[in-house]
Amino acid sequence: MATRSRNSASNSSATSAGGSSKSATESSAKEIVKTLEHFEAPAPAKFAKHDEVRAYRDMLLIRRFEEKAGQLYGMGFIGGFCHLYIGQEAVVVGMQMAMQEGDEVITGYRDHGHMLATGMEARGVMAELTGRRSGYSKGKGGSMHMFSKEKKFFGGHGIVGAQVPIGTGLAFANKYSDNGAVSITYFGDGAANQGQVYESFNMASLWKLPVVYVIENNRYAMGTAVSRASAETDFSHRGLSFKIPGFQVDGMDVRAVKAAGDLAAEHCRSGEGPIILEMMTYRYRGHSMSDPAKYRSRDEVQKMRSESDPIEQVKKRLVADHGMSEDDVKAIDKDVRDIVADAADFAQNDPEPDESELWTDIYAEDIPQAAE
Ligand SMILES: Cc1ncc(C[n+]2csc(CCOP(=O)(O)OP(=O)(O)O)c2C)c(N)n1
Ligand SMILES: [Mg+2]
Repeated sequence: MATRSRNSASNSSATSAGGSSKSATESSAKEIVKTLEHFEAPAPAKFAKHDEVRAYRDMLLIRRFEEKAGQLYGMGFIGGFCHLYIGQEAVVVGMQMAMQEGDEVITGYRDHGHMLATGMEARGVMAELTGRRSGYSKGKGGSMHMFSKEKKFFGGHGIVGAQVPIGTGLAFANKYSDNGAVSITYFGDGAANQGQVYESFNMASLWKLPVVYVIENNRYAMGTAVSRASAETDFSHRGLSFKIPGFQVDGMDVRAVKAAGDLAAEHCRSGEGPIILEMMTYRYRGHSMSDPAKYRSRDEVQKMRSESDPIEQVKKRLVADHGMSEDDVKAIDKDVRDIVADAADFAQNDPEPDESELWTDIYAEDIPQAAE
């Protein structure tokens, strides 16, 4: 069961009387670690049949969408960078199931799954990938730069780690306006080594901002394995210096993610400040569409797919524990395929943006005309 201390780590004895400053620091550090040790991953959430169906459908939509995006990329309909989320679906879907109306999401460039999970339309996301005018950024942003004010999705950021200070700022705004909303700020194991992440941690903890930092540890940053790039490979401990608690979560089990998300959101909403969830996950495809992924073996990928696939886990439970027949499951599969086929069709036939759009959505109001 989940256990956590309700005592703020910031109440520890950094200023305790007596002793040298060295021993005060040591005792402070020990107390922080002791407090943080009370945070451990809760047991996976208990899912009723409708939860399992929702999780299955939402994860499958992401999987099928990404497979189609990969195909369209191969056919030349999508240009530029394109990072697929296949394998990591349980992370966003489980977190979304733990969120409330008004909560916000921000992430990096591997963002299609996050957008679909927030309820953004498959048509609009796919049309953005193909650079068409009905895309979420009117066809001008592409895979890495999409937003939805309505769904509270704040992008879509191509600069590694750049979303972390912005997500922290969202949390600042929520606290300032006392609206009870939480900012879910996603970033990768590679991004976790960025300096701006720690500046954000410091401010978030100091001001007790309601932000859940979700570190998606998919074991690689481009072609670099975590063990080759990170001095501390347990990312859930990365907040220790800032008194931010955290724990590791089985990011391939949507029920484990949901339980962790519930705990983290409650922590934030009760005014205790930020928390880190390290999601242990895996991407099946290369870093981007142009990565042949030679830095890992086929066996490694195959093992994850066959033993830990997040969608297969739910599918098995739907049949074994919830009395669904293979045909019932296939009916969901068909619905999902239809949504994706429709989105792909739409995204290939929607017109490209008008040339005049080159001059909209930019900062400068008066564009100097080129000299005659
Ligand atoms: C500031 C910056 N440095 C380097 C890059 C190039 N780059 C793009 S993705 C990436 C790896 C990030 O890996 P991780 O945070 O683990 O996320 P993942 O791709 O695994 O989801 C790098 C180095 C960049 N986009 N921005
Ligand atoms: Mg990574």
